[in-house]
Amino acid sequence: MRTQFAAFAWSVAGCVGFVVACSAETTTNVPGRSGSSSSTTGSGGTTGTSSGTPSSGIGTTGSGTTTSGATATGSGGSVASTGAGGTASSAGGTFGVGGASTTTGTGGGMAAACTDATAVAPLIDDFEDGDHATPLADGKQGYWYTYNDGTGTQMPAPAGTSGPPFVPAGPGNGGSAFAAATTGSGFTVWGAGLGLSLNSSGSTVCKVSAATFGGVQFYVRSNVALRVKLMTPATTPQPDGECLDGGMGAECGNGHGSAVPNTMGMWQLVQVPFSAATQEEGWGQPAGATVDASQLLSIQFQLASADMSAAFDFAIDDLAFF
Ligand SMILES: [Ca+2]
Ligand SMILES: [Ca+2]
Repeated sequence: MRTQFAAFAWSVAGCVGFVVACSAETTTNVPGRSGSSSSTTGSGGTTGTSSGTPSSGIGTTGSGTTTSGATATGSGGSVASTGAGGTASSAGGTFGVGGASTTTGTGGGMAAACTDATAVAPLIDDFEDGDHATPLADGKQGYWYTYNDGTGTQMPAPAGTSGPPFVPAGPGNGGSAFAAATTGSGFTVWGAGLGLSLNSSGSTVCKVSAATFGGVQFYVRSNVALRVKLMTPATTPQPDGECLDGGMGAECGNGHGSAVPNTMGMWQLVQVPFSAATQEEGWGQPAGATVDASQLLSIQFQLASADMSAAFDFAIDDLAFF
């Protein structure tokens, strides 16, 4: 049964909002990002509260000071989410400029909307900063996460409601220090994967246009076959996307993409031209012959159907538009 659902995460912590068949979105409490290297002590804001509706978190932005004397805004922390159905939202503050911003862990975060962006720089992430966020560029920032169908084991585990954000691991491609890596086994419904939102803030996910580029490329090291999916509103469930699950044969989540080969544990470059990114046949809502590269929401690397239940060990590095 192809109830594979678009694993879509929209949060700082990599909230995995697609649990099996989209029927149970996970409420996520999003840890804030810490500021970069600390030289002075800043203080976090207050812990926010969520009334149970998305983006209703109320918190204050943490603050810190820099060694250069300029005031820097620290990154906020998580918004506590209580109540059924509540979705934590945390945008956090912005990093300080001109000095080391400092925050302490649990400042509150205001929900803040992202805005649609246009990709200018080719590089999406090489992981060398060692964190789960993609670099700030082109006015956008995204976040990495793991996701699965809930039946097996995966490391790092999806952040869920309280877990830590995804952390890159080493070594990476070409002698680099870090890549996004995940291992696991025992999945029986549709498997597991690794993905990133391209442009999100708190629980808000916005689009990125990469229409001026020809496609997506990355290095992959894997012991199983994978599939890369370029998710757009047409294939992403509401509220982040526009897809409404239509049941058997009309599911959301069949993102345009391409098969990724088992590289037998070696790093290998894969290029996916947008013109060659197509949906899988036999399931899911049709969403156009090829991907609409002007409306990208996320990119996902998922176990191929044939290897859904395999013991897997794969990593992605140097993800970029080309
Ligand atoms: Ca990063
Ligand atoms: Ca790397």
